[in-house]
Amino acid sequence: MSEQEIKVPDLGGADEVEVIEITVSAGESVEAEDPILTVESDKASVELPSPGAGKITKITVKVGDKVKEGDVVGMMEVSADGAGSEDAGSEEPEQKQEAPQEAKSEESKPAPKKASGGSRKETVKVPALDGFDNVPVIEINVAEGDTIEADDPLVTVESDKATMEIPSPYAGKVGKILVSEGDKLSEGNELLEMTVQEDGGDDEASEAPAQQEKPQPKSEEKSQQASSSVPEPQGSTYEPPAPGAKVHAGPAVRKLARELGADLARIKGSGPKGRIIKDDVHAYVKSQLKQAQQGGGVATGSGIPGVKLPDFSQFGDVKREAMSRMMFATANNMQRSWLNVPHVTQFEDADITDMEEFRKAQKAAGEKKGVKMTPLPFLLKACATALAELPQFNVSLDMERKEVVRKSYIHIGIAVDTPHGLMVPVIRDVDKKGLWELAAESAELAQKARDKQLKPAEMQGACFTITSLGGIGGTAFTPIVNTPEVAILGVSKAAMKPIWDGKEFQPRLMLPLSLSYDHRAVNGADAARFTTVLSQLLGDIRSLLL
Ligand code: CAO
Repeated sequence: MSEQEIKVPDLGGADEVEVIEITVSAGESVEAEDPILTVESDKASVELPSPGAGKITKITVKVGDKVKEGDVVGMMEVSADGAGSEDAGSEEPEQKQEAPQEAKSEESKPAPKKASGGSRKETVKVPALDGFDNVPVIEINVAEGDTIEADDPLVTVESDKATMEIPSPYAGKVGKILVSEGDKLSEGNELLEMTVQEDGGDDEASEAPAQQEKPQPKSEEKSQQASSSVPEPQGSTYEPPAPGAKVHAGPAVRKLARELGADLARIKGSGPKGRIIKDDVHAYVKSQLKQAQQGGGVATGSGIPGVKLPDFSQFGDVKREAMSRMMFATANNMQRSWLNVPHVTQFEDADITDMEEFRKAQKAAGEKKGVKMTPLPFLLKACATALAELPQFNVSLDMERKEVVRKSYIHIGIAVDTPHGLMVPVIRDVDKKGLWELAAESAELAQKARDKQLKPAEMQGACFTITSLGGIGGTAFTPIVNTPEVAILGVSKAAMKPIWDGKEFQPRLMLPLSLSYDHRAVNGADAARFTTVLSQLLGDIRSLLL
């Protein structure tokens, strides 16, 4: 045993860094490379590893202290066979893989480095990802040495809603690729290095790009990967991060959270500046387990036995094929909604005889405008009016925080049947738009959905969904609520029916409506009110103007 100082190693260019977590205490035995403490610069969190195996005798710094390369942070007794050596303390600190994720996103734009011969080096970073964070790389579209044009796709990332390509902001030659497939990317992460040709040597060319193109969802031709676009998965496919959350946690804490399957965004940090420490992760996991045991947590459907499959081949020939990503995501969303939401469906028939007469009278006008007026815009308008009248339908439930989220906007999703599966584009501010505008927008979004051209933002933010099978057939159905919305309107095929007017039966065109709702948020009386309002509005469309 010999006593040895534990020194701050080379910090990779950082000058002074702050101690943000001390991972060991005096008397503790450690192995070589075990983290002693975590320091943080304005760019990265780094764990300082133990220079050898042995016993910590003293830690001479505390959380909040500023240290620099060569400073002594503690002492340890190194075992004779330990890996400790005099210069071990100056080894490169272990910068775990996950650290750069956080670090890079906070990094400032690097100054372009000039290379010789009319070219310069650039480091390409991930642009804004339309609200997404931590999206995995599923494909790297370029190789080192490739010559590419500006806007050529560099990598493809995929969230649970969409596949996006990140385009190159420059024309030039691809240098070192800094990410691998499976890496999770957020805005600001470094992607790759490029040698960019200086064209004409004007200053503009040597500036960082004014604005890197936003990543585009992949078109069908470009990708065999089904871009997954399914009923609005907010809240049901992912848990919303805690309000205002930017996660602050060191690499060891991130690793622990990953191992335990804990979402750091949902954990309140008790360290300095709200930093999440290991104890916070343990406490969170413990509380979640306790809640689940007591049945007090958010229902997840866990504990329900899975469906056991027989050997189908004993009954005849079978062929197995992989589910597309979209099918898998849709299946998961449906199951999650079905298991989490106590569903009830309210039925109603709306008399649309007059509405249809009016709609058909618009045919010539529609041809002039190049827009087809179907029943859908009337349904959108009627639902927007009903949502405004009965705002308890325009909410989401946050069961974890025991809060009702009330929305003061009216965005409505429309379920679109496409060859690659169900997609739900969203029409924004339906209450502020006219019938023609809604007809044009719904047709355009439905076409984009069929062409797999919807952008992630075009599938987000719905308060309510309409799923119309009226063009196909059926008398009624029970749609599944598109969580975290609390209601969905199913529309079946209108049919002529004999309706008693008090004196005699009249032939009237009746539209079957099926309103499924989340019975936690909406009570039965309100559901009956909602369908009654809809039926009145559709029965006399003049009232849509009021
Ligand atoms: N009753 C009778 N006819 C109807 C109708 C109804 N409820 N709704 C539409 N129609 C008619 C239209 O008027 C049109 O007829 P004409 O050509 O004679 O005018 C025809 O059916 C086709 O309409 P459409 O489907 O092109 O247009 P739309 O605006 O009604 O619907 C859209 C658009 C995107 C909702 C639809 O194309 C679609 O994809 N529907 C399926 C949605 C789905 O799969 N939902 C299931 C989700 S749950 O698994």
